[in-house]
Amino acid sequence: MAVSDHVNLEQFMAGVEKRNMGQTEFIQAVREVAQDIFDFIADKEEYHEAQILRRIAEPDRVVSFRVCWEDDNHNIRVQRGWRVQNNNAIGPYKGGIRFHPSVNESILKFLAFEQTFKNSLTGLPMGGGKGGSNFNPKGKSDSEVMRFCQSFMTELYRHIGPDTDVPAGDIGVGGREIGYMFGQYKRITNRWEGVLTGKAVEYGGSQMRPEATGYGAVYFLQNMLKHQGQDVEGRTTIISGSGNVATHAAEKIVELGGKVLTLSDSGGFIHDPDGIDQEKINWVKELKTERRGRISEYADHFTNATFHEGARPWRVEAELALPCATQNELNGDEARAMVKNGVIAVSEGANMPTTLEGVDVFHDAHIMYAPGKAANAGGVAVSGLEMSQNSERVSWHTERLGDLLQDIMKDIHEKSAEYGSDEDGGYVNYVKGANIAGFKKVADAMLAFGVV
Ligand code: NDP
Ligand code: 2IT
Repeated sequence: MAVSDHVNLEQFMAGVEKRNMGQTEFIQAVREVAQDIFDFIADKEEYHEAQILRRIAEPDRVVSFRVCWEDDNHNIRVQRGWRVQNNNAIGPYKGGIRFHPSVNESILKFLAFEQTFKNSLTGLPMGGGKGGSNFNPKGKSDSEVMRFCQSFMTELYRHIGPDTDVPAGDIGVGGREIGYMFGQYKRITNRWEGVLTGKAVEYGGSQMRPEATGYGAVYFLQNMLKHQGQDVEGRTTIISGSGNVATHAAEKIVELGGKVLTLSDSGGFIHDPDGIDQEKINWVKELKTERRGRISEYADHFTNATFHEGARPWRVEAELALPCATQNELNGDEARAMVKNGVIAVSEGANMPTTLEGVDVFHDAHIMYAPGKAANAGGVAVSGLEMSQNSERVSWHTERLGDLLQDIMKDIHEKSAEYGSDEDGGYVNYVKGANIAGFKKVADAMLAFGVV
């Protein structure tokens, strides 16, 4: 086929929209990647001929199932569960499980698609997948969560395996849920194997895994700043979320001498002008993982802090920003407010937290902007190292894992900067860089397999 016969970006996207009717998050994620890949492959006939992008944007399979469980009042409850196996060209499917009432097929397809590029960027042999359920863990007792996790795994186990598909945590799935699911997998199969990551260290988990996503997002930020001769020390920072990623990102910012002003949850955000130091971060971790309370309680406990109900932290003046809650939590207006307030760099701990309009605002203003698929890859990278340790049947020391995490984030920064730099080497478009670097490895593997 001659190059001029190829569909253009808009024709390609029209097809994606038609085939995935109403799946707005998935369509958004594909567009963000496709606009860069179309430029990159314009003169690369082999990728066109093999329809590589079209194939990556069509999950290998989507498994959907019923999850039935009994609540503490003996009511029978029915939830929906999914596993989206997007692409396993470079390794077994790998990606988290999300439990949240908003979970649907579109959200999991977008996450599995993004995961494919992210996992490729880590340099480790992992394909892309994602799963989850519309189960709402909020307000549920430990035994309800256990029964749900067991029921979820009773179906999921047949679709996963240490060389097939290796799930991990995401929103609403942390150490407690991984424990219940791993226990059920082991019970059903009678096999102890590294089928999940994010396990506790007592039963095959890796040191540094809980910290890895948040720390990694700050390492990426540090690398971007360094690229421009700057650093984190002394800089004010706004962070959204108050879960695993947000609290560990805050911890690393504080360790590097930055000042964290905000955290949030779905109820609103807290602003602490005194700075959220390590002691306060420990209090938030305990609030969220033990007492399972709301971030509003922070403002009752720490005197100078204020709680802003139903609001997001993006209008608080700061130099650095780390969105660490969820997708589309930072829109165009908020991005404009941040630019006006003098933000210099944004590093995404969450997956696709900035809308397409918000991303354009950051690019137009030449703000250093790291998309989630590059900035939050530290989590899945240490998951990959957890798989290696499980296969070797050894446990590596914290120091070694910490060094590896830093090296991997530095490498992802370098790759993204290489493919994302403009002609004169000035502004780096990290979205473009991450998309191309992530795509290339997967695409070349797919070419090697022929038409499959
Ligand atoms: P947690 O469940 O630990 O925390 C999620 C946080 O985000 C909570 O503060 C939660 O508030 C908030 N949140 C969730 N949904 C919404 C919403 N719809 N609106 C506003 N706030 C919301 O999850 P993680 O910290 O693990 O995940 C956070 C983000 O990071 C997600 O985008 C996830 O995909 C991404 N990520 C996670 C990785 C990991 O290793 N865990 C790896 C890479 C990316 P509330 O308690 O009120 O729900
Ligand atoms: O979005 C993500 O990268 C994760 N939730 C972590 C995936 C993993 O397999 O560790």
